[in-house]
Amino acid sequence: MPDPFENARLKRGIAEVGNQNDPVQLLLRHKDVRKTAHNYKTFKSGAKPGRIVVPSEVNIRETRQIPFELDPPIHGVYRAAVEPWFKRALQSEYAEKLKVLIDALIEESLEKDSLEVIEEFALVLQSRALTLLLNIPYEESETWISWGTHVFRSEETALDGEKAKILYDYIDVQIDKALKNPGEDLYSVLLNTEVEGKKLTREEVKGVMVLTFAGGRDTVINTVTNAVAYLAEHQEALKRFRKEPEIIAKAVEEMIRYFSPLTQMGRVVTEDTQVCEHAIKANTRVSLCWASANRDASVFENPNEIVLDRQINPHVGFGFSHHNCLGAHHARQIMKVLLGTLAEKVAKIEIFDYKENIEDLDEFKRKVGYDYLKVKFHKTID
Ligand code: EMZ
Repeated sequence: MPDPFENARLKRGIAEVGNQNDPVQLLLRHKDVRKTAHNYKTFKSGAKPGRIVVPSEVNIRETRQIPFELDPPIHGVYRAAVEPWFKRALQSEYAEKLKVLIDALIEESLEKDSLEVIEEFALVLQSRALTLLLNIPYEESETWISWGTHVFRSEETALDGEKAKILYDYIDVQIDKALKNPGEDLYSVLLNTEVEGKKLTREEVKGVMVLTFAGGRDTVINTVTNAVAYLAEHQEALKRFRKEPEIIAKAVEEMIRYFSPLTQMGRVVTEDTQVCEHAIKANTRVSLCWASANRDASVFENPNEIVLDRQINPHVGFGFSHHNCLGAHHARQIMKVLLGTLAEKVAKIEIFDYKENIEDLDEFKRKVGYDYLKVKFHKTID
């Protein structure tokens, strides 16, 4: 996966892209990205809902995503309230349940002569795994699978308000159900969560739920699909994971660095300022370009190569500082179990056909994954 930002990163460190009359200055260097992520006073997340996302979502939603679109100190209070739930992904029972689910999906896939990885594998895996994160019945994944890969995006338009409405209406119905019949699921838990002595409002619960659904969807789907494509092209990696399972955790970090499933995340500038000697005006947008920072050669040796056991890997693929990814534990667990199980059951992956998915950011065209990827999984002989 090529790095479209290299030249601009080396020459200027910053680049402007237009977006719905609200242009964004992309910060491209690892150092600037990390520094800016820390400085929440000058570079805020608590702007108009949707504005820190690139492309902007201000025209398709009003709900503030929580804790993502808040700033410290209140951000930390909400984050602390929801974080223990997301850390369940670290428990061994959680990993065991994921293993059962991934085993079954790989077994199913091995029986197919041709497998379209996005629709039949990555989307299915993401949706089934999400039932664990939400702690709801497995069957619910069928509904999410039927939505297709994009929640706020569709094939035709980058931002699809109609599609977003499906998710919003769905979440409303689920919140009503949990209000009537509280259980052990995330909706019920959130409806009972207190922040500063007050229960979360319905709108706040919705804000956490939308983030849980949207933030981990195309990102996880692309990571899974890119990993399958990589393993198809590097058969020796499967063999290596079989022999040295202890490197899998490192390989997961390295894939997150290299694939950078979320290209960037914006901030709104609160005062006239400067980043790497470029003036930035108040009330404009900058973005922390994780994908560029993750290929910064001043930090990563051989940045354009996947080094499966890379020793020092300060990547920002899950973001950085206060806002680092809440779903990262879940995502890492999925990827660890996936790589381990593929190594166990699959000898090689053959690619038949593919179409790359290229994100269009004006002068930068970035491969983020595939529109489709047709493969065959071949069994290991034991
Ligand atoms: C927002 C974002 C969060 C946004 C960590 O990223 O993910 C995007 O895919 C969504 O469109 O609304 O949730």
